[in-house]
Amino acid sequence: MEEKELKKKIILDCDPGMDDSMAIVMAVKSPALQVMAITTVNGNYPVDVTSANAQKVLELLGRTDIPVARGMAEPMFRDIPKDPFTHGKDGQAENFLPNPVTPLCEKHAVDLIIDVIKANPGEVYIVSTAPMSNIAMALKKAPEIKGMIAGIYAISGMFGLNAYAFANATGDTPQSEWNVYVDPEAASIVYNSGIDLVALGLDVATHFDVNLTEKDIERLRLSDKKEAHFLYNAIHFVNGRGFEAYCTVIDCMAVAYAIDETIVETFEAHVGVETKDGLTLGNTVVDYRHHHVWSHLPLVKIGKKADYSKFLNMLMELVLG
Ligand SMILES: [Ca+2]
Repeated sequence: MEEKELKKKIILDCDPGMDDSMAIVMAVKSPALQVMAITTVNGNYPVDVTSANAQKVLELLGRTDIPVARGMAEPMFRDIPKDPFTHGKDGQAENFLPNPVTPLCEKHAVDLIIDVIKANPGEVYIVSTAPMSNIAMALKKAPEIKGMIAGIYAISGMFGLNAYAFANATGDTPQSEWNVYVDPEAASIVYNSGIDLVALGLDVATHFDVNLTEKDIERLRLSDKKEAHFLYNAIHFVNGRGFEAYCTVIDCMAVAYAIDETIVETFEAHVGVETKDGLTLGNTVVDYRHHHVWSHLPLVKIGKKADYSKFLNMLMELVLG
């Protein structure tokens, strides 16, 4: 009981997705975190699939005590866009885990977020690895929770800090990141909410140095842990489609940051989310200017540089441990 008190409480809002699945593995297995709930949303796949996939991972880990609540089936105001990147027929890199037998939480994800935050005011961080539809709806439905959320750690946006941010853009406009692109209005609500937001963009989450070594991959293959084989298979799945291993662990960076904030160096800047259709829909526009900065845009903590070897060590330790 006492040990639990020291753990950082999180809600993981996700859309599994192979990398969300690995983010769940890291969060659930980390002794530093207490996962209060997993909430699912439309994103990489429809919400029925992302919900079942979250349950499948918890069943694989033997942690069905953690509630999974199904959330928003579509973005707040927009149609569901088609993901240009595939996570395979099952949304989990074709690992084809067994269908879940545990029931979903009876509450809607938006209500579960509100209830967990209200029951633990000031203590719960939201780790967001998906479009922000659930979080934005929770803020609309119960604005009083704004001051009760300890912070949000999100895989969100791209900030032009290096070439990876642009070259690995995941949205369906040239410079957008998928989570923001899918529901830009939701992202805008969350960015403008006044809640402490750490946005880990593609600049750090899809950096080339995130790639696992051949030796790491061999350790996954030889492990007796199912979650290690899941990651091993996912790496082969993406490699077979011309993508690199980093694709399998993008969302893990937000969980790693929740576990140890020294993993990513951040800086504060004013950021706006583009919600108008066209070339830049879903872009996270940073005002880097020394003069005439648009200070009315919200201040966000942006991931600048990660300690990639520390990240990979943490990932491997949690997956294999
Ligand atoms: Ca995701």
